[in-house]
Amino acid sequence: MASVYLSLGTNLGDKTAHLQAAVELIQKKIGDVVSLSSFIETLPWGFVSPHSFLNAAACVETSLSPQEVLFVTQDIERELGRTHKSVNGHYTDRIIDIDLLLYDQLILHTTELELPHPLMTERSFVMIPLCEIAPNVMHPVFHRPLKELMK
Ligand code: PH2
Ligand code: MG
Ligand code: MG
Repeated sequence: MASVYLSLGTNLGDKTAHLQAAVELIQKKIGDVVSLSSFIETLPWGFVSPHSFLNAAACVETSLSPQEVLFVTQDIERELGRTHKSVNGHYTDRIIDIDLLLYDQLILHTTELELPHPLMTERSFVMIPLCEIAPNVMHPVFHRPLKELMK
């Protein structure tokens, strides 16, 4: 079993319902959701939009590989109605986005997936909910607990 930390975000429609639906599907298809942060309202980061976000972080115990987790999260995004992905950092409004942040202490660089998530420590919309559930988890690259990496 591995512990995988996920970031969840939505800025369209009934945001609370989208996050709840995503958590239910994660529990069904990826594994036990052993911790879930509160849902926090955040301003769009990296793009301009009138729609604020609701963000959360979750820890899931899974027997899936990182690639399988990625595949299933993309499947869940489609199931919840996400139609297109951000390309080259050009972000757009979305019904749901599920990103892999950490998979145990694994460091991985492939074209589909980078672990830990390369931008996670730059983003307070990721770090605030993540530190709520995992303040003492070590960052596998920076070798410091997450609570010390909040900007
Ligand atoms: N996700 C992004 C880009 N910008 N801003 C906020 N506040 N929340 C997000 O989840 C978010 C973002 C890329 O996926
Ligand atoms: Mg994202
Ligand atoms: Mg994403």
